[in-house]
Amino acid sequence: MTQKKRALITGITGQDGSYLSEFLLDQGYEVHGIIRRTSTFNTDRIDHIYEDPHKEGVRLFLHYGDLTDGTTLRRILEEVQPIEIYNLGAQSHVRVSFDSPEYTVDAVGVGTLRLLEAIRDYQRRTGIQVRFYQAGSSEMFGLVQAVPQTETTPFYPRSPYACAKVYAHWQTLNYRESYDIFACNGILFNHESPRRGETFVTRKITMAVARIVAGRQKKLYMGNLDSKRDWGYAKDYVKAMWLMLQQDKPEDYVIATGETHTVQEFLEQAFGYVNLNWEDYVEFDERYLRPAEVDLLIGDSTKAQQKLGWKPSITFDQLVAIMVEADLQGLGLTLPNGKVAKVLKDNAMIRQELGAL
Ligand code: NDP
Ligand code: GDR
Repeated sequence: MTQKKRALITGITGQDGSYLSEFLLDQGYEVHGIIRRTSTFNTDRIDHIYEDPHKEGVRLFLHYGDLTDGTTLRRILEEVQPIEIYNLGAQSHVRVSFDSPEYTVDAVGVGTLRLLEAIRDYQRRTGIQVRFYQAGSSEMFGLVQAVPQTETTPFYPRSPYACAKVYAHWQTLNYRESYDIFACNGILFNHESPRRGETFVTRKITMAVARIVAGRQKKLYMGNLDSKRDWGYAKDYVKAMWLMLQQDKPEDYVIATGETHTVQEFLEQAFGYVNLNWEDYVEFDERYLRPAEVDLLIGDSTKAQQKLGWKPSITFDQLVAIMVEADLQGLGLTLPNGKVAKVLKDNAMIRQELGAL
């Protein structure tokens, strides 16, 4: 019997969950997402694709659940009967994981185990072969062992978050080998977009740039500017997740651009985009330092390029431009002719033209 193309996503309200949902809907899937109950709505990133479930032909459905609640995960699996499961749910902020280590490990590490256990039983009971994607992270490489990092570079995690991701990585691999589950680990390097959470460094910077241009912010407080990251574009990266699950064999893949930049370079590029000098605005605040830092990430995605036919489509400069422009537009800083602030030479002129002051 052929199964309906039905996918289940944990973390559907996050950056990646929203892009992956769009991508899967475009591919003809029925998409089910797990959301957490919150006192205010947290579905901003998927509101544009959500439809009243009472309507005919709706293909996006949301279910309340949590990775810390195994009973509910099992029930949702039984109800939805997915053929693909993407485990993107996580307390995903590295700095915050030092403040809330127990919760982070519960959701990220044990949460993955709960899901794998649910899949193991579900698969055995129904005979439905599930394909499982685990959202692994370049943070697992941590303290530099070798660069560029590949699928075989040893892990040396440097935060509660990264330790939990390493645990989830090995559990995923073990369930693949022990129970014949089609389970893949993606080892994704940092990927960003206009939908990136506002407390991650790239979005924090691009939002500050827009707010400074609009005259709504004067200073930007930052932590370590020397760390180097391999930053890609989130839309490219969710496609790689799907590609992994379409192969004949389940394997693990590094997804990265192969280019690295310091946080300072991101600042230079983002402020430079609106002809500002970042040094005039940025100040140091030790609050944003981590007890242990990951200094250098640069990934080698040769395996994904060869086996999945995947490659990044957006360069570092383009990524910064996309994000700055989106945040400028978000504040209404768009010219009447539809052009964004980029075309203007002078910041004062931007403010004057846009009436932002
Ligand atoms: P986000 O932080 O944007 O989204 C995380 C999602 O997980 C949100 O939907 C959040 O829900 C949900 N979530 C948080 N805690 C729980 C929980 N206890 N149970 C169920 N769901 C929960 O992350 P991204 O979209 O950026 O990343 C997606 C995944 O990929 C994460 O696992 C992340 O760790 C991993 N990753 C991300 C990279 C990146 O550069 N973006 C790189 C490598 C890995 P809510 O909206 O309610 O908070
Ligand atoms: P990261 O992303 O820790 O790499 O994890 P983040 O953007 O938080 O930090 C990147 C680097 O910037 C430095 N930094 C600051 N970071 C933040 N958030 N705020 C600041 O003010 C600041 N100043 C300097 C950090 O020290 C760090 O070196 C992201 C998350 O999405 C993870 O979930 C994911 O697994 C990894 O990327 C790959």
